Amino acid sequence: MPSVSHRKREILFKIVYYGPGLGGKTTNLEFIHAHSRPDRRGKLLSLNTAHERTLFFDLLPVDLGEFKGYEVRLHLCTVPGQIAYDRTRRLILRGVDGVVFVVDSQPAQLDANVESLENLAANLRRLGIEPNRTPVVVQYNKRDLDGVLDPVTLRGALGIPKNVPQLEASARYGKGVFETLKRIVRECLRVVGDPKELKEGRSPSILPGHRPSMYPDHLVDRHSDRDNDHSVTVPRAPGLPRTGRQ
Ligand SMILES: Nc1nc2c(ncn2[C@@H]2O[C@H](COP(=O)(O)OP(=O)(O)OP(=O)(O)O)[C@@H](O)[C@H]2O)c(=O)[nH]1
Ligand SMILES: [Mg+2]
Repeated sequence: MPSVSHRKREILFKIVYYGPGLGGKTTNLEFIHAHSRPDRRGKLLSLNTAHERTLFFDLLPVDLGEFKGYEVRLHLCTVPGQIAYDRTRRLILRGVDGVVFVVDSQPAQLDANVESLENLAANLRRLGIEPNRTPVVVQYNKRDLDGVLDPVTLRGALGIPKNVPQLEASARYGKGVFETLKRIVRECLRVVGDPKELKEGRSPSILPGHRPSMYPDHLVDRHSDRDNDHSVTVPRAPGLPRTGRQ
């Protein structure tokens, strides 16, 4: 749900990096933090265990610049990927505008990716959010490692439809990190259209039309999928405001 203040001429998006434990969510945020202009970023706030696993969340505020006369601000958050922290994940997902699903491309992590994707759908549903109408970008991470599964195999195994934006990344080396961020912001802005038309305060981030489901059938609203009109034309994504990247 973008939060809009017409007085301040400001739109705030909450973007959540989701995915299996050790997939690279925190690494994405660390790279964005390290390569954003200090005057356009807030503090990277992390609550980690001694072993640097995310215990609660990471939060990074970023100012992007102007979009149609409104300042675009982001709250980038990650969830703890470890299975045990499901309640925390749900808490962090509340009011989400866009999801970056970080896939660990290593073959041994395939089941963990599938499980996390199912967990994302289930948690969105529990919060009353329709997963297939929530802006999402899939990032195939750890491309630098030997023996990783190729993106086509991953896409097939995870059941990601072609029209969901998908990018390759090596977050540890910063490859694909800003590209992923730009893409999810673009997806979020599609929902906005003209910021002047948005109501003051929070409003839900719901994509126009439906896309083919990227989640298991029993976890999404099949009835609304049946009504799916694939001929719906989604308005062209507006130009992206400049990022804070130096
Ligand atoms: N080789 C390689 N390692 C990566 C990459 N991205 C992350 N890593 C490493 O993977 C490990 C886990 O990364 P994190 O960013 O902490 O993973 P996370 O998804 O936040 O994990 P949780 O907080 O436990 O959910 C770290 O040692 C990272 O350096 C990558 O693209 N390539
Ligand atoms: Mg983490």
